[in-house]
Amino acid sequence: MSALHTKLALIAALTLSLAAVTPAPAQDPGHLPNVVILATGGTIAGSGASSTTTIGYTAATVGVDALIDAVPEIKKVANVKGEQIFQIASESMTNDHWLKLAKRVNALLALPDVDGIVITHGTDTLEETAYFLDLTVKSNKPVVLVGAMRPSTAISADGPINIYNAVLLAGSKEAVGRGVMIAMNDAINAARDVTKTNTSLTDTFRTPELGVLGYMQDNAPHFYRQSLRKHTTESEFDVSNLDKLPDVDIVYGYANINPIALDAFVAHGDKGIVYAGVGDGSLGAGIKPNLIDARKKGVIVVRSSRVGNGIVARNGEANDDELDFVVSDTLNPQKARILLMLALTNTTNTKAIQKMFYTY
Ligand code: DAS
Repeated sequence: MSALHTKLALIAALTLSLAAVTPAPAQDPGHLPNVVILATGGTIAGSGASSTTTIGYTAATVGVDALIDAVPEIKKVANVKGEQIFQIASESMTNDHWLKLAKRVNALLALPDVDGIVITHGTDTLEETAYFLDLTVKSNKPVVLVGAMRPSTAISADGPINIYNAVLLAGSKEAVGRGVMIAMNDAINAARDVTKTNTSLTDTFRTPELGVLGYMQDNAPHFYRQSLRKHTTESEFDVSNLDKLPDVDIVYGYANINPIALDAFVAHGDKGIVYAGVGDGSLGAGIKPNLIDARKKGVIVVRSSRVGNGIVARNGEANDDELDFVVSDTLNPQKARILLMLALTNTTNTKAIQKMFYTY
């Protein structure tokens, strides 16, 4: 290569590298959206013994201010404030945590100077918290949940870029009115349909058949579809005066099932049971009589499926009309439990509850 070509190549390389480090132009803070980050814990706030520790780390150790400070670019796209509402690994999330979180989110979104909320969260129950909020947030302002699959101390931790994208999304006008969303791994998913599909990969959150809502790319959301089900401001559920949710538990279906767990839940006084049936919510001979008995004792029974995709059809694998059971439609068992708990705060009428499963 001639000396001139070498020089030109060097100038080109230097120009590209300068462009890469040139910070985005700082905007007038008065024109940036105001986003509150509520931190609850999880891997995104986790720390490991070394930069190569990606399992066996400790979740929920890094505080919200440190999470924000680790991504200075956030302050160029939004005015952010952080609140440490909990500091737990999300496998320990409870109904009480959900009620406190929903009340805090609604209080913040009622403030005129709050444009959106990001909730940093463990990934294990992130989809459940997201759906609970999808049904209980009383605002059309964006609420975005975000987590990470690698702790903050790991090489190529995914938390920082996930938080950056979540703040961008929560502060964007395009996100208004779309319900609660999850922004991770550059994808935008709906709270109702997203689920964790892999124990360790960074692209674990997927909506297997119905698909993503869109993508985060080049510092902006790009939407391609939206959920057709009701959420947030269209939801009939109000938790503002609730201090407890009804006991609803899930019974997992499998060959040679032992009904003892179901019987114990009923004896405990559960108000509802979600049966994660095999196939299309099928009821094997080992569990069907016990579910019928539970219904006779006033427990609301929802037939769901362990399969993870597809419709659990009413009067398909069981005569729901005759048994007075409810079907979960396409909600997975853990989300069907959430909708059933909220439904039971309003009614025990199975026709009304079935309508809710076709509405949300
Ligand atoms: N234990 C997991 C949790 O807190 C860690 C994570 O993936 O965030 O959900």
